[in-house]
Amino acid sequence: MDKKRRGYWIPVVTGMIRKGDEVLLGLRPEGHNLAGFWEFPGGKVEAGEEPKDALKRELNEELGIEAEIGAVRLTGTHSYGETGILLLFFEVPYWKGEPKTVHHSGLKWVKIEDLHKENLPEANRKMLKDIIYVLNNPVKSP
Ligand code: DGT
Repeated sequence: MDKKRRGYWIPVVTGMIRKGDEVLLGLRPEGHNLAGFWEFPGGKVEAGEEPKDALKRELNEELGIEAEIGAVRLTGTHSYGETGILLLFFEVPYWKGEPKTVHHSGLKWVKIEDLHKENLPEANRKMLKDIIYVLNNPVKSP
């Protein structure tokens, strides 16, 4: 394997924020790649940052909430040609505050059974069965 390819996979952390049988999605804003797609709130892990800390920061910056980050429930990869993302899906068992559209163009609570109808990034769509399974089976402890 070519060592120069190290660093290709960018870690991206996302939160599974549930309310009953619904999950929170955010509309990626204009000016960002994948604008118009509905994502699980989160973003890239910065250099030297712990993934859980990165998600706590992103959820605070993007939604204005103070979240407790639980266990990683799912991982996936997706290649965008020049780079690839390593997606980590975390439980978000508790949070303080009501999510606000600080960063996204919109937020919505979607029934887990209706997720397939949403305009999701291909990175998520291709693992949607696993995402739905995990959403339907929350765990409380890390
Ligand atoms: P920045 O500072 O503009 O690079 O943005 P960050 O750090 O807020 O990160 P972001 O959200 O632009 O990067 C996440 C990448 O992962 C982006 O290429 C979209 C992709 N992605 C695919 N599925 C998801 C998802 O469910 N949630 C998030 N947040 N990103 C996803």
